[in-house]
Amino acid sequence: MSSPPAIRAGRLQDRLAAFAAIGATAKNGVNRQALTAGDRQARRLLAELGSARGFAVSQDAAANLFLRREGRDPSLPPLLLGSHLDTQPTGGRFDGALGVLAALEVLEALADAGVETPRAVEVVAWTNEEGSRFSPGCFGSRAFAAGRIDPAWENALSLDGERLGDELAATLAALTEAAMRPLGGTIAGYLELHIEQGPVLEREEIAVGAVTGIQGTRWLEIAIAGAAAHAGTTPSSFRRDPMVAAAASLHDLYGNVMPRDENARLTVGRLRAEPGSINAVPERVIFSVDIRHPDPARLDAIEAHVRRTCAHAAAAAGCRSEASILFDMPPLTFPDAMVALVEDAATRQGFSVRRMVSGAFHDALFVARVAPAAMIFVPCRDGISHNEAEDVEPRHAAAGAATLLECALAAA
Ligand code: HGY
Ligand code: MN
Ligand code: MN
Repeated sequence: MSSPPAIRAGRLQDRLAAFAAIGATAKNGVNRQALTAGDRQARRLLAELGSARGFAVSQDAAANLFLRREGRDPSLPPLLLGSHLDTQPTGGRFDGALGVLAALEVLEALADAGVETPRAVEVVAWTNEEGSRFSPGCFGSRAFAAGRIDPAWENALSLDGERLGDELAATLAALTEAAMRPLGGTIAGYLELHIEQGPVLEREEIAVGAVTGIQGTRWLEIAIAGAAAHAGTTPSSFRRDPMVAAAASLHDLYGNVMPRDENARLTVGRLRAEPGSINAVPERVIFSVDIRHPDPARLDAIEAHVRRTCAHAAAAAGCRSEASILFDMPPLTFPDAMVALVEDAATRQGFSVRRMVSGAFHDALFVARVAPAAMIFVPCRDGISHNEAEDVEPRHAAAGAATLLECALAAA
């Protein structure tokens, strides 16, 4: 080994800029939703960058994309480093991409220094982490952990009427240079670098977060059915207006869930009226409810509150409410040895570090079901994410990548 492997901060910044250009929005954000042409373009660029360094490029049936750098013993299960390339519709330049590109930077640093690791190290870009275009999220990492794709997932429809299975097939076909590999398989461990997507590290001026766990997430869809009617001729007493029930429900939920429990999170991010005509009382109103909590019992209690509130408001408006669960991820705690791996690596690199829970879900949640996993957080400006203004200082991106490299050397 000539000189010890080192991250090249400039190369990482160039890569972040190149990927941010794929799906760039006018407000300096990124709209590169799962399994779109933009996602395929980003996957192709990642494959090209990996091929250029001699890393083997492969993909599995869930379109998870892998770059493999061989180690001394090919029979040993690989160490996996990665995150996701898909973004929110008004996403940022770092959510997901930082973790994938820092993982690539680690592989290149090992190659630059001629380091031979005992086992192979692989970069992975998981398919459809966000779950925004196709619900639910973490499609690729769930399929990897389960070793199968649930057919129900393939029938998910996007708001523009596309079917996930069809977009998946087109995405796989678009990357002809990637060898197909079986779904799942044994890995030695998984490391994911990600922006915190919250304000804590920046506020406390700490460079690295050693993530101890991920809070629980549950996505509900509430459909309230009433009776379509003429907007002009129908007096209130003759209406069975689902929008009245939806408005009463949201007023109650926003007034009683988060204000009464500082660890609770409740978000209605999507609401639509059918048929959606200006001058017709809607027949149905459908809305999403994203609830989060570190305590699974509280998650259940909040779900029960949501169901009860919507059913009561619907009945009061002469309507009917139905609730279905789109996504359900119980809270997870990472193995303490993996959290310590991150803490020790950051400390060896001279970075300040603190333990913390993730408010956002991540692919590591599912990969942790099949291998020891750890997450590394870095600060993002004002804790902003899922917003085009998302921003990360280059020194923080470099510190996160250096910590990832240090962890990989210790874990490989
Ligand atoms: O929604 C989440 O928690 C993740 O950032 N997609
Ligand atoms: Mn993410
Ligand atoms: Mn996200």
